[in-house]
Amino acid sequence: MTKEYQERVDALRARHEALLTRKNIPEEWGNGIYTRYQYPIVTAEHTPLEWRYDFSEQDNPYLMQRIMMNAAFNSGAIKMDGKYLLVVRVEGADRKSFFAVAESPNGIDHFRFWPEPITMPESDEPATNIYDMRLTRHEDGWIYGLFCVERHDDAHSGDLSAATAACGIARTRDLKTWERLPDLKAQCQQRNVVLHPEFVDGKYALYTRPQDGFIDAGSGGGIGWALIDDITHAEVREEQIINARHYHTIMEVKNGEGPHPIKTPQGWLHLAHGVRGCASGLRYVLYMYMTALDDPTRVIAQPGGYLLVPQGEEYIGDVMNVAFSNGWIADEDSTVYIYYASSDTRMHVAVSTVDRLVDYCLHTPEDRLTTGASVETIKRLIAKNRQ
Ligand code: M1P
Repeated sequence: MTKEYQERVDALRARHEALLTRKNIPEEWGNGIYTRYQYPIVTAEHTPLEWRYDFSEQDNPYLMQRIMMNAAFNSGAIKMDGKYLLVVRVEGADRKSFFAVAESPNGIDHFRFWPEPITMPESDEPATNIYDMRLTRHEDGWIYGLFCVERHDDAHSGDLSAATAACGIARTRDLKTWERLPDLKAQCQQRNVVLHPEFVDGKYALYTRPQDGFIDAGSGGGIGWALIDDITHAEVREEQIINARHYHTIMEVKNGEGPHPIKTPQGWLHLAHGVRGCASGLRYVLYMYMTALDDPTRVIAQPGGYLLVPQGEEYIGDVMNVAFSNGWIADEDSTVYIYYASSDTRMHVAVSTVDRLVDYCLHTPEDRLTTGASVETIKRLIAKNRQ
């Protein structure tokens, strides 16, 4: 290798290392519910240089990126052996998403990808694209990854953008070797399917999101719930809607469960996304709700409005105005790391605690669905503050 080429490689590596080891900085003024951080935690630029560059001077004299990465977003999360691990949805310049693990010692910075992406075995019907993994350490001892499997909709062969969404299921012990199980069988298309961590009535339990088409949640109604007899041949036989959508709310158009809920003494804490339409397109925000410990289908708290929306440059990206989460980690000390993606482009973290999130859920006024009711709610607070 020539001296000049070596110097360019060294400069590239130094720049990459500086990004990977950059300390994240908490934002000083927040909303009291969580703390946001100044820098994204994982971006396309965090992917290893070996995935993108051919470092042979002979074969790549211009030191070009031979494979470009477009985005690193919608990540599942889990803590394992003291490390904070994200199963990141990495998207190449060719628009194909794949899964890759990024590891951090503290959950807020120093995220570094494992050397190779995950090779996810195919099910009987190979997929065109896979994305948005929800990780669940289930009480059966396995770690499950449920994700969206996208295929061309051959019923509309003339339309190259026609697609179908199904739920892929795989399990692992170490996030390295994965056993692929058959895709979830359902009456309709499904995205944002999440495995509940415990058996319910001796069965596996899924949060579902029935949808009329690939994009359109339509008559699906909201976040569903289904009990599954056999996870190795999972089939939705009956589905009930447990978190419904409403007119003129943050989830008028669609909603979907985020990561699996966190168990607390007061109930199950849920994180989800809600979607509404506006003149500039769809707006995706995060919201929370709580369900009863003895019945995860019974909503016991539904704070009104959103928990978190894109802020500043988070608005900008491949799909603008999107906050999306499919991963969070509740630590041993009750710190909660909420991992969210902005605008289908990059990953961020917001940090809270179990107590704060429970307090938020139990004491934030509900959305009572009209302007009149909202004004009454505000005036009640003003009156209380005058006492
Ligand atoms: O582009 C925003 C999000 O759109 C989809 O979510 P939903 O099914 O709720 O509309 C998903 O494709 C998700 O990956 C994406 O972030």
